[in-house]
Amino acid sequence: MFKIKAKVQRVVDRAIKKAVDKASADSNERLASQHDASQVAMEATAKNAAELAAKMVAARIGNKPATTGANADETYYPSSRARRPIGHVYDEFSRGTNPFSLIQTCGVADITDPIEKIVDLYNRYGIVKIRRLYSEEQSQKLAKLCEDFSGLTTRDFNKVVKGEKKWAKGGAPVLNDDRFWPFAANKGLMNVLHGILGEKCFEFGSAVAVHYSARGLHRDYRPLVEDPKSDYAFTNPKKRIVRVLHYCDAGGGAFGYIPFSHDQEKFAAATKRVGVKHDTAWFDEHRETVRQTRVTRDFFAADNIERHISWAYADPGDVMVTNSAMLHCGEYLTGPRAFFVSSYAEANSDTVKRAAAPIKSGLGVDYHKHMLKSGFKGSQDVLDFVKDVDA
Ligand SMILES: O=C(O)CCC(=O)C(=O)O
Repeated sequence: MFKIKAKVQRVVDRAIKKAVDKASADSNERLASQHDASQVAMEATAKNAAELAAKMVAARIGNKPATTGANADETYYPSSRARRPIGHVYDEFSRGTNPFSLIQTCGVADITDPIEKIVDLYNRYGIVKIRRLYSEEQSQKLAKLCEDFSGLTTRDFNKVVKGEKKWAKGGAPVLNDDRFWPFAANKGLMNVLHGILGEKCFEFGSAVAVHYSARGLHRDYRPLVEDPKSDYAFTNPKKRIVRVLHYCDAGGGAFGYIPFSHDQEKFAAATKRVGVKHDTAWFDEHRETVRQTRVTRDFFAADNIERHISWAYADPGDVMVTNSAMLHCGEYLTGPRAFFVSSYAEANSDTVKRAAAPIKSGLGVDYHKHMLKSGFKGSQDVLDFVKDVDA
């Protein structure tokens, strides 16, 4: 067993060394003809080393399963998942493999910061983490509400992972349970949203998820943000939908995103700076690529996309305020996790009817009355719309 392990280790070490040597030689060659020498060298080394080493290792131990784990009966496949037996390779690949780490891609603020600063960070990056919007007690209360709403407790984690229980109950929590209202209507949050969207904004979509993490990169409200003719299109955004995500379980959560993918022009400028040659469509293939790994067990293509994902970590009480057009995903699910998400937009002909559609009870109407009273003036348009439909 030790001999096999040592042999694999030697193959891997040789592959990495060869790849890094080749990457350095390539980058030296390119350096001579480039203006921004240090930037190019960093990118070339990181990109080429990772891609070459991954290809070489995949070719050696790649598409065939390799039995290198502590238990010789176990079958392992090359992957950057936690199941990868050769942690050494993972560590080597991880270093400097995300070109986006060369630039700032996410705003970080505290709820006590001036609203203008938070709004400016959001406008710049399309994602801003606001620390301490909620106290520990408020966050725990929300976690408990998520448990109540989903019918799942922390102890159900294994059952959900095994597929014995479903990870969430459908339906908008705010339209079904008024205990969620203070979280959607939080005053500090509203001030930030007014700065981003204007006073005529309103909440138009909420969800709870427990022991769930979105595996594939995706955008939210796709019919709006992926329609080139829409004002919300990532290809030429004029308006935006703002999502507020709170990982309220004790462990918090990590939010993965492809920087600037909510705005094609900003994405083009950022990728030029860091030397990424792929367009947003390549990242958008991630869901299909991941689906294929389940059949082929070849993780190279998925790993290659995933090394570009940037991660923003949130503690309970922090919220991630993000643009719904940004490609995003959740972390690998390794333990209990819960989140509440609410979305906000300006009230207009695109958004109001979408928000009104799921209002099926008096509680939904009361929710918008409550939101209106709290200062979300766009809720008036929703109430008017619902009244007209009922008339
Ligand atoms: O799983 C996560 O953390 C991300 C959640 C997400 O993708 C979503 O709410 O659309």
